[in-house]
Amino acid sequence: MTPQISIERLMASVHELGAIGARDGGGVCRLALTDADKAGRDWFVKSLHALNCEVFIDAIGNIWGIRAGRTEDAPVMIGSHIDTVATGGLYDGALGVLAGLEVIAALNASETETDLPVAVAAFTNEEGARFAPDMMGSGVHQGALDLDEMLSTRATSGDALVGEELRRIDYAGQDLPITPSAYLELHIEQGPVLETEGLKIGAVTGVQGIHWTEFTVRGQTNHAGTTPMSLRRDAGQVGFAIARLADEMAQELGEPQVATVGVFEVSPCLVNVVPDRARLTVDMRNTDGDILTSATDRLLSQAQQIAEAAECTLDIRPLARFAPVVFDDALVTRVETAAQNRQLPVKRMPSGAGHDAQMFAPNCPTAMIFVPSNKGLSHNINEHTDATDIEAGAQVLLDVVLDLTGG
Ligand code: HGY
Ligand code: MN
Ligand code: MN
Ligand code: MN
Repeated sequence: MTPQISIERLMASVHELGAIGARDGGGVCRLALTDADKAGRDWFVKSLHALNCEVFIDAIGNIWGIRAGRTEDAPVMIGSHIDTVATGGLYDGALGVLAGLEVIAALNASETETDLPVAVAAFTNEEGARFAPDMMGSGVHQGALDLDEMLSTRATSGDALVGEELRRIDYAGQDLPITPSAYLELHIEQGPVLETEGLKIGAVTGVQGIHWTEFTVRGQTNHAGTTPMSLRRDAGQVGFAIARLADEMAQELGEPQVATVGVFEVSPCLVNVVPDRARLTVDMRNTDGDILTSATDRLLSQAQQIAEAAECTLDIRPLARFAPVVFDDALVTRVETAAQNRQLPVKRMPSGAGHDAQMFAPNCPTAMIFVPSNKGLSHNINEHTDATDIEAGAQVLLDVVLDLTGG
């Protein structure tokens, strides 16, 4: 019997997991290592056991289950993440993990044996929203990030430490990381391309470079009415100038360069007090690593000059530095061919978002499958992908897995 994706079963799991961390007013909030994340993890482990997978948890809380194959060779791994940003939707990350569970369910239901084992994984803290950098769990799993350094990482706003939170939610495991024979990730595009061009599948060719930096400016509080502009040490104005500079650089460089000031705090945050402290983050990305690096270098040096001119001090903390990644061309072609064999309009395209897949690309053949995002929305409670598009993406995933595992 040929294994078949059951879209009913898959959509039921989307809504079941989506109910965990559901926000009043819609959307999902399962910030990494919070109780909602723990509840999602517990649900995932239970689902893996129900599918007769052997379950593994490593020292940074990555979870993976393995369905046995005829051989004991390295599995084909399907992975993504179940943590979300605070304004998350039902699909970012979760869809990739759930589609992996659905592939296993389809193999079990049809009693399909595969030569290679099949693994499904959920990686810790892919979003990086609470603890930077993003792709933290997969980065440690694949050797791109140092375990001890990540365990001692403090929340970008607050006092929680990764290692302590992992112990608190009881997901500090002992299992050793594995390098799969191939890594596949199904993910929503999170952008407008597929929908705008009337396409159904993205055969993702790689991930653009990502640089996150935190700037903390310190000046001097003073009276808003009596202090002449020339005598101020206004940390707020320095922060605004750095934010404006990042935006101007992105406009100047043009696409694909993007820049986002996602965090901007001033204190004491009072109407009549010159701020003595500003903290902001700048997320800059580009498919060209050299352009991205020179943009970051320029931003940091000009930020120092702006702070000095205002007699403020500036602390700069790199939060993420990931170079662009290219996926395995042969595996990308398998994705493209599987879509074409199903008459699904498909396009090879880079990813603007970071993904766990980028951590596997240096170590094993890696590729991603995109499905369309309605109105290109993501990191937004109205994130949506139609069930028919989800079914198409999951079927392409199953086809490639069968192709790779000899199922
Ligand atoms: O930031 C990103 O691109 C991903 O959502 N972590
Ligand atoms: Mn994601
Ligand atoms: Mn995301
Ligand atoms: Mn991802």
